[in-house]
Amino acid sequence: MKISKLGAIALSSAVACFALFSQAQAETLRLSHNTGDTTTWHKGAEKFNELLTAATDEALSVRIFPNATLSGGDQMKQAEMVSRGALDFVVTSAINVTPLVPEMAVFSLPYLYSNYEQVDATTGGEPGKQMSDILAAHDIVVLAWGENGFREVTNNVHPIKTPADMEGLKMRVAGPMYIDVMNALGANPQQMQWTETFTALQQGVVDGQENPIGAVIIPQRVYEVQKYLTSWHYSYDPIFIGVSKKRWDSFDDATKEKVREAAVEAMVYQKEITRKSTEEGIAFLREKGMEVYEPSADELQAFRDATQPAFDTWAAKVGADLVKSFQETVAATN
Ligand code: X2X
Repeated sequence: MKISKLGAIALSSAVACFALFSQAQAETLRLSHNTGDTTTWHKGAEKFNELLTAATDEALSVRIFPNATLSGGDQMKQAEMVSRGALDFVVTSAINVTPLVPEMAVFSLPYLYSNYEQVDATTGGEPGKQMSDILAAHDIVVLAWGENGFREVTNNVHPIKTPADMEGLKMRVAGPMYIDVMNALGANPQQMQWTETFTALQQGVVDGQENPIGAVIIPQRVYEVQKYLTSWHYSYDPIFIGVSKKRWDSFDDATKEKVREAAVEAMVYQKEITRKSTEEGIAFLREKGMEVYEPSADELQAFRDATQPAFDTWAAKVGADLVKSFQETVAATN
């Protein structure tokens, strides 16, 4: 009787230990992003999960929540939630972080970049490190930079060839800097969640929007509700995989390395598929019935001149030193 009681205690504590052990062994963390599950953001997040699960022998994995559902549909709120440890991981783009960290607007200053080489020189160089340090001060650890891309304008009213063509267009924008850019162009901007934009375009609540071709316009089928696209490359938007400092600090050094490596590799993949889809994208969009206008260098200069006031306003908000750091790296790259 005594022995079997002891045995039962031993057995039940062994079961409890095992349960605890396996719980510690397999932890599922939450990753939020604010686009649909067909985008290259989502594919990058899936790749991260795949690599992390494999690298940790399934001890760590992430569950991906698209469309900003974990922040109640608010795409700007994700950064703040990661910052206070209410979310583990986030995949989001720079512009969504600007309400919390205004310096993040530096990437998207109108016509800061002319090509991918310049982008890569900044995200892979000193400016990218400076931005990671700024985000770290907000308890967001940047693991790797990926790509939303150069944002192109679409609408349903007419082709956009000159700044004057923007006059009076009702434009959906994602964040505060783009309000100023659209105002500089004489358009009527309106800030709206991305998840509400497709319906707003469909119902004519707004005439147009702006987003990158490969990462968003194609996978989210914007061509079904928009007739005209102009590849004006007016603003670049990076994405990143970030983790809350709270979660990051809970990892030992070996785990940190695995998490970072998985993120870096996932974002290399994400950038690759985004650029490929963007490259093939204009032909695809024409096939789908969109009328695409590709401005000449002179025409681009007219948009650059017209958006200069918004550049200046936001360069001041970002801070002269940070803007200079980006501009110097851009100027040193062709
Ligand atoms: O909301 C947008 O336009 C999107 C998806 O590109 C961003 O998250 C900034």
